[in-house]
Order: sequence, then C-alpha cells, then structure tokens
Amino acid sequence: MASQIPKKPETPAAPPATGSDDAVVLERRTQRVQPPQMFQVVLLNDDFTPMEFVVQVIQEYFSKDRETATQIMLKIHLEGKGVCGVYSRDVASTKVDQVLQAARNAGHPLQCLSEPVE
Ligand code: TYC
Repeated sequence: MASQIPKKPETPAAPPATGSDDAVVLERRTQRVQPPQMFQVVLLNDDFTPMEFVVQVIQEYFSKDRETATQIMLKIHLEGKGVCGVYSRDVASTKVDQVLQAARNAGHPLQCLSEPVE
C-alpha cells in the first residue's frame, strides 16, 4: 500500500481587492498634456562671415526687419552668439538647414544650431 503524502494545508483565498461590500474605488486623475518643447535657433560669431550677409540671413529666414536683424547681428558679433527665433523642433531644424545651406552656397563659415529652450 502506497504511503500517503500529507496534503498541504489549504490557504484560504485572498479577500477581493475591492475591500468589503465589493465596493469599487474609482481614482480621479487629471490628465495634463505638456506643451511641446520649443527650440531656439542660434547663430554663432566667426571672424569671416560679412556682417551684411548675417543681417540679410536674419531678415530672410527669421522674418526680422533690418533694424532688429542688425541689432541681433551686433549682439552675436560682440557676445559670440545670439538667438534669432524660437520654433517647434521641426521648424527650428529646417531653419538651421536653410541658414547653413545659404552660408555654404555663399562660401561663408557661418554656424547655426538649435537648442531646447529651458
Ligand atoms: N564677426 C563677423 C565680422 O566681423 C560678423 C559676424 C556676425 C559673423 C555674426 C557671424 O553670426 C555672425 N565680419
């Protein structure tokens, strides 16, 4: 006759997670959508790109009037860099490409980049 293996004592089933009375708790969560990250397009100073070319680039690609474009160019010239505009990621990236292409076509070393706004 085979020896009987003692059965494990049955553990009682866990009580329902909803607590007593089968109550269902609905949690209210407010969904908050963050505004999209914005990117500033920055021009860098160099010793070779003519001031007039930089002013024209700022006017054409960043829709600034001549006065504002000149002020931005002078700020870059004096401080090393300057913000020309703030855009969504894709628009900023396109602006960088356009400025770099225009500079290369004209034979100037002008540098342009985009970076997230704090
Ligand atoms: N420093 C340049 C010069 O003296 C002018 C310049 C300004 C170049 C802004 C680049 O992003 C620039 N000709």
